[in-house]
Amino acid sequence: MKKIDLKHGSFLKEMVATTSNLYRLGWDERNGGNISYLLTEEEVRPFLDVNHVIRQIPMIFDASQLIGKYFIVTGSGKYFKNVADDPAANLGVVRVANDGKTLDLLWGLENGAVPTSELPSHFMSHIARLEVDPENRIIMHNHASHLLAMTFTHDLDEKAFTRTLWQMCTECLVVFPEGVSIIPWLVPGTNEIGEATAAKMKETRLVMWPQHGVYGAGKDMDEVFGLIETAEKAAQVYTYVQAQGGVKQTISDENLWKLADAFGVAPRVGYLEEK
Ligand code: 2HA
Ligand code: ZN
Repeated sequence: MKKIDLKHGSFLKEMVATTSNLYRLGWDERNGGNISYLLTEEEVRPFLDVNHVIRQIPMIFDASQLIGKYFIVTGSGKYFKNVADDPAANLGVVRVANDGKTLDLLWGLENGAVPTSELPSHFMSHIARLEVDPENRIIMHNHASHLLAMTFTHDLDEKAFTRTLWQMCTECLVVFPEGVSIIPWLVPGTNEIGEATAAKMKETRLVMWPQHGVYGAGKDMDEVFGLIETAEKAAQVYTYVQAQGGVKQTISDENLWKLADAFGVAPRVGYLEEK
């Protein structure tokens, strides 16, 4: 059966639009940032012969829980700036092979490119999120500027960090009622940082990497982008507030409870003073 050109695929268009947006926001300088997007075989089949493996790519960790699953991923060392001009050189469609330790390349990653160096953190996070949310499809990492800056100036206590973000914009509690997690500083690209990130992903869709950036998870591109965007906006407001001389008044816990009730969300237990 004749295949449709992948450039018409909605998941490819989403990857191009999102990487371009992220570049313009200044959160993905040079080769900073990476995205992995879980696809169904039905989504891939109109465009690609799933039996035609272009090459196999070894992985440094065991992804047995993802065997047979398809992803579109950003490439290692690739610049988000360049994705729109040449998607096939900068992105790839891969499937986790039956040994759980190899990827079948089905499209893209031209000229010997390989998936993002943060693949351990991405795949371990997908596994963790799927355990708590079977609809989760996207893991996104970027260097959101104000969130990153906050990891230098704010306490890295998860409750304190979350409360500050909740207080900076009324929307935040509604968008991420489970709060934000924080891992220790770790070397990027390693299994160790992948394991630490994934452990936190079981509880929150946002995980801070101090002095580096942020990880987000979601069911679709709008959810994950909106999540990071909302936290980043709160961090930006925090930056202005600090520059203006600090907090004089903020949203009380009583009002945060009213907000949670009005929007039907459950704030992370213990993060607000009891009613
Ligand atoms: O891919 O952002 O964390 C470049 C990075 C590594
Ligand atoms: Zn990074």
